[in-house]
Amino acid sequence: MRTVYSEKHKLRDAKIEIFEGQIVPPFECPKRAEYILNRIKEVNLGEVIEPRDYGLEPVHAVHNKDYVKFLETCIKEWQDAGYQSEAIANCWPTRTMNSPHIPNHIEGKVGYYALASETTISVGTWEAALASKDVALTATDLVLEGENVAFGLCRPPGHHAAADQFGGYCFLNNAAIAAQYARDNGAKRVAILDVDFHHGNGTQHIFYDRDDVMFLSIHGDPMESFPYYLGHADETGNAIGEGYNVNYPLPPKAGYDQWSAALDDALLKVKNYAPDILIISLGVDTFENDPISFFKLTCDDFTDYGKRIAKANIPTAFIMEGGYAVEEIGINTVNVLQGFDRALLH
Ligand code: Q9C
Ligand code: ZN
Repeated sequence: MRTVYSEKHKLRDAKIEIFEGQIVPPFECPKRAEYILNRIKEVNLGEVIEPRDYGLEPVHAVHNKDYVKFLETCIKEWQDAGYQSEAIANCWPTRTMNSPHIPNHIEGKVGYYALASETTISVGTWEAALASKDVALTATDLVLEGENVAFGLCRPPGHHAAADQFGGYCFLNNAAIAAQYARDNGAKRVAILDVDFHHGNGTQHIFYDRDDVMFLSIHGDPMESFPYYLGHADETGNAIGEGYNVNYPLPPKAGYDQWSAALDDALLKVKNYAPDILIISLGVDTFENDPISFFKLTCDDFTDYGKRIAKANIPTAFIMEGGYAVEEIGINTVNVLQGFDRALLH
């Protein structure tokens, strides 16, 4: 299969993350994409191509205009306020502060648009996020144009980003932007299957009231894991969207038996929905040695589930999300893609 990749991901190179009460180097780092790209070349997965430029129209179809503007201007406003380091949230409109006013001051704005504090906005973050959504859109377009499958090597990731919130290493929701783009370009129904370790809260929220984009997610139980406040099994969609949101929260130490049973159930629901395109939010932080997650998948499990996804026999765009065991991220990601390709041959 073809891979879409842009060097511009390197512009997202933040220096700090808040983790377990400490300031650490970010887990979501440029090396991640380099390892994946190297592995793709090592095994000759297929051609690697540059993204096309889609501009902001497909972004505005998913994200609020004021939020997009905020992402674009945030770091300059932060620096203009005299702050030296990266923009980071330290206050929020919480349950008891529900005013509709968005502050003028950048400190208030960052808190308004942030859903978590671990993720900073650094110089270059906006440019990298723009390239990342172009990577997702180009991969999706290849599939809409008739390819069976394509891989968007997105970085930064997207699935935690909501219509007007960033966090969890995400700024623009690449998979959601791609899904909406598919809807606007001929696809009647789109399914998004999120196999990242973390719940795709942003994607769920964006499509929660809709029946034309089905969202399914297999993830660490939010009672025990980030993003904590969304991703429960009783979140099934709202109004016309009722029944089109499906969550599979799994407990700590869940292995492939449990995980693949959830996957099989999800793929059955996807088949019944009969979408024109399947978008996989592909995070490989389900790996047993991932430093921030608690599932127990092995390298071979990734190959196996790539095959299972292929057997659903739906045109598929893989969109890269998380995975933080950097040494193995290339092997695990490419195992999924090779598993998919091999099942297509048989
Ligand atoms: N104790 C993605 O995989 N912090 N984002 C987790 C764990 C945030 C993950 C803290 C993790 C965000 C795209
Ligand atoms: Zn994740």
